[in-house]
Parts: sequence; structure tokens; C-alpha cells
Amino acid sequence: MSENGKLSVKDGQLVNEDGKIMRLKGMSSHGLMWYPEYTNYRSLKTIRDYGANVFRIAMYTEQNKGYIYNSKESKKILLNTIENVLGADMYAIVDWHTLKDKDPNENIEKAKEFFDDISRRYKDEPGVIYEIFNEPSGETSWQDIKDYANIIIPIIRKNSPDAIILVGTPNYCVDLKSPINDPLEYDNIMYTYHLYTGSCEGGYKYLIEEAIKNNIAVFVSEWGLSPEKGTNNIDFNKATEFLDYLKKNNISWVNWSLSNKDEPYSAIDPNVEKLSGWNLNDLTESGKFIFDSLSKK
Ligand code: IDC
Repeated sequence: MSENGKLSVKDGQLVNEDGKIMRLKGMSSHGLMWYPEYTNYRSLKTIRDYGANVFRIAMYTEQNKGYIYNSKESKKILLNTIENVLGADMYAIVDWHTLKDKDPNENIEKAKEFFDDISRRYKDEPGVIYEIFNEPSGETSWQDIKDYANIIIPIIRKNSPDAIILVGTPNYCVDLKSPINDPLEYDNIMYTYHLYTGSCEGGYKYLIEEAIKNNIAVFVSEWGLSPEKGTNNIDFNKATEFLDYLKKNNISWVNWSLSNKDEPYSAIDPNVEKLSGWNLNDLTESGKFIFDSLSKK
């Protein structure tokens, strides 16, 4: 983080303080209140040492002690995690992780308070990035998203005028067409695109190319290695193709997730209890691939 300083978006690309194109690569927490033990300083330092320069703090709004039901404790752990991420010299993405709440407007009152508080606390901090909601779904339209964003973004901008803000896209963050056709009218905005290998068919190339042509900045704020439908096999070739594509197009990525939950996209082996300092033997197949990619892809 210290080597790149304050980031901004120029012509659809993320650039560092000197105006040089740069990328963020790193991991997402699992749900912050599910696995807070992986947000300790040494754990973050470990992924930093493997090559990460960003950590996404996925604070669920509704599920598992979500912020809506448990604001005080969630916020304490979130603040502590931001400090640890910045201390490990990485950028911190503050992710208001909506999911069950399919339309971010459902909890907008809480979101307003939350983003006002965090952006005020970190108003002079170039290392904090805001992801104003996770994945919209169901009936949530681009207009609903814009209505929400047009309220939350000015709240953040009042305190932290230049912060990078990530905005999700309809249908679980796969619809880049919406911002391409009808972007928000603010600077330093990036639109999120999410992908899980088991359900991806390569359509991302067309979408991302269109976005680039139109100077729409894309940020892959969550992607995961999930098995192909009906099998237990993760297609690592697909994953490699995806990361190569992102590299070629200078797109930042964040992988789900840094935890040892027994599910395919977790990086840490479910039998491993270490909370930092993992070597390759401590990782799942996904984890090995990701930790190796942090420095290379
Ligand atoms: C999943 C977690 C899982 C948890 C579930 C709760 O991996 O342990 O029980 O959420 O709903 C997403 C979401 C992300 C999901 C993830 C994997 O952003 O919250 O995490 N995923 O299903 N979008 C596509 C996949």
C-alpha cells in the first residue's frame, strides 16, 4: 500500500498516486463474524508475504450475526480488521456484504449510518476502499442500485472526497452492461464483477472488453474456485484462463475466501488450525492455486 499511495480511476483504469496503472490482488475474508480469527495481523501479514496487496472485509449485513442484528460487535471487529490490514501494508475493502437482502435498499438506513461513520474515521486514509454492497439479486434492477448508490456515495464523499468506491451490478454482479449503458456520475467509481469457475462459461471476456472500450472500470471483488456442475472437480485451466485474462487487462481481483470452512473455495485446509504462517501443505487445492497466483497472476 505504501508504495502506491492514494489510488484513483483514470480512463477506466486503476492508477496509483503517480498516475501509473496498477492492480490489486488479494483475498476476501469469509463472513467477518463467521471467521474473525483469520483477520489477525499475522494472518494478513502472511498473505501479504505471498504477494497480496488487498484484503476484503466481508461484513454480512443479515446472515450469521450480521451487522443489522449485531452492529456493535460487527463494527468493533471490522475496525480492528481495517487496522490490521493497513498495518500489514495492504488496501482494505470495506464490504457491506448484502446477500440475503437482495436489494441493498432494504437496509439503506443502516448503510447510511455505517458508511458515514467509517468514512469519517478514515477520511484521510488512502488505504480504505468502500464496496457499498455485495451481490444484488432477484428483482433488483440497475435503477434500484443507482438510487441506492446516489444516496450512499455522497455520504462517503462528504467525508472522504476521493475514495475509491466499488459498486455492484445486477444479478449477483455479472451485469456489466448496465453501467456500460448508464454509468453513475462520479469519479473514482469501479463496478464489480463476480465469477465462480464451476458456473462460468467465458462470457466475461465479451463483457469486460465492452467495459474497457467504454472506459468503465471493472473490479473483480469476489471470485472463487467452485467445482464443475455435478462433479467434485475444480477446473484449474478455467481459473488460469480467467486470471491470465485479468492480468492482460489490468483488472484487480479478490478471491473468496481466507478461512478453513469445509467448502471448495476455502484457502486453508479444514484440518489445519494454524491462524497464520501457512505453508503450501496447509492449503486446500484452491488455496495452493490462489497463494501461488497472488505473486504471479
Ligand atoms: C457463502 C459462504 C458460505 C455461507 C454462505 C451464506 O461461502 O459458507 O454459508 O455464503 O449465504 C457468493 C457470496 C458469498 C458466498 C459465496 C459462496 O458473495 O457470500 O459465501 N458466493 O457461495 N456469491 C457467489 C458465491
